[in-house]
Amino acid sequence: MNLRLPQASAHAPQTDALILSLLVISLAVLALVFGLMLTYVVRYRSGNPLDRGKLDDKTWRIEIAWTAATLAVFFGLFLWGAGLYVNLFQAPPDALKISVIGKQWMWKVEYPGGQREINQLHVPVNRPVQLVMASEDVIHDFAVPAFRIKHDVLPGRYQTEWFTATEPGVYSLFCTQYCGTDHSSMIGRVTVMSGPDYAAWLARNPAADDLVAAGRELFTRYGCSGCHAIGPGTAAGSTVRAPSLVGVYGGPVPLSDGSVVTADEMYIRDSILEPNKQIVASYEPLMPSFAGVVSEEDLVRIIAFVKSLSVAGAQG
Ligand code: HEC
Ligand SMILES: [Cu+2]
Repeated sequence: MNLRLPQASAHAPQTDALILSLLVISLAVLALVFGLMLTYVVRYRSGNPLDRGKLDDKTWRIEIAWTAATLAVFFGLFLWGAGLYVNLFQAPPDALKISVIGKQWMWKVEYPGGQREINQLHVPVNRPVQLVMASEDVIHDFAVPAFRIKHDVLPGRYQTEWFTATEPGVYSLFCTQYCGTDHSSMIGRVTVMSGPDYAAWLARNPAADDLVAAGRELFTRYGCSGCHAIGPGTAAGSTVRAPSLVGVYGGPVPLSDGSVVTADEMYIRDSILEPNKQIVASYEPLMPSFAGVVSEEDLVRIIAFVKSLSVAGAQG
């Protein structure tokens, strides 16, 4: 068994130096305190003929020096640790963003180019990578010990963590928040590759518009296409009058209450999960809610698809 964990990220040696210093300083304090205790216990044991005369001039200097020195040392350690901690939450702006979705009991990874993996993460070496994480059910925690990173992954909101891998290789990843029966199988591998290898790996995987293509398929599978037209005209055979989604994204939408909203990602997300919250003007509230039907992951794809309709609309 390898007791020494590899230091495979830029944060790893920094974190290790901090922990090691904390250990060494704590051991030094422990040795000093217990060393003095033992010395005096032995020296002043009962029966040892020693002068135990009165201590007449008590000095505060040692007390103050000792307390101040400890305070300075441990406060220094605190500042050092706090600096590192804050840095762990500030990804550089050029970081490569990869989406990670945790669910009982697997990690689903999605790359900007639309590539998808389960329990596998591929990253280039020496490049900052930011993980944008969400959970579909309970609290999970994404941890890569070799990178010295871990962060809780919560349902209903995005969490991030970042790292720069420094050594090509394969490392273990774990869910470190007990999340149910198969928590122990919620593990996987992180593969760190050189720049050219990474580019080749990306090229071997599905093309860039994959997210949109998957969204298009889901649009039919969930029955959206039965009501919504995605081309000119209305959806064929539909008995419900529904707005065409071409060109919706980014534009103003007049609502039945007289207000006008801008169709951003959040609006489209709400339209799918809570269709009765905002009704499009001159339409009936006939769209069923897809909350609990469409997963977080599929939502990302459907929204990507609806956004792409907007691009086509602008061009045509
Ligand atoms: C039973 C027919 C029906 C189905 C199925 C349906 N919708 Fe709708 N949808 C409507 C109607 C009617 C409206 C307009 C009234 C409203 O805002 O609720 C609407 C509104 C919308 C809007 C807002 C459009 C705008 O112009 O602002 C979006 C986005 C949307 N639907 C997406 C979807 C998606 C994605 C699906 C599939 C997951 C879907 N709809 C399934 C009938 C439907
Ligand atoms: Cu988990």
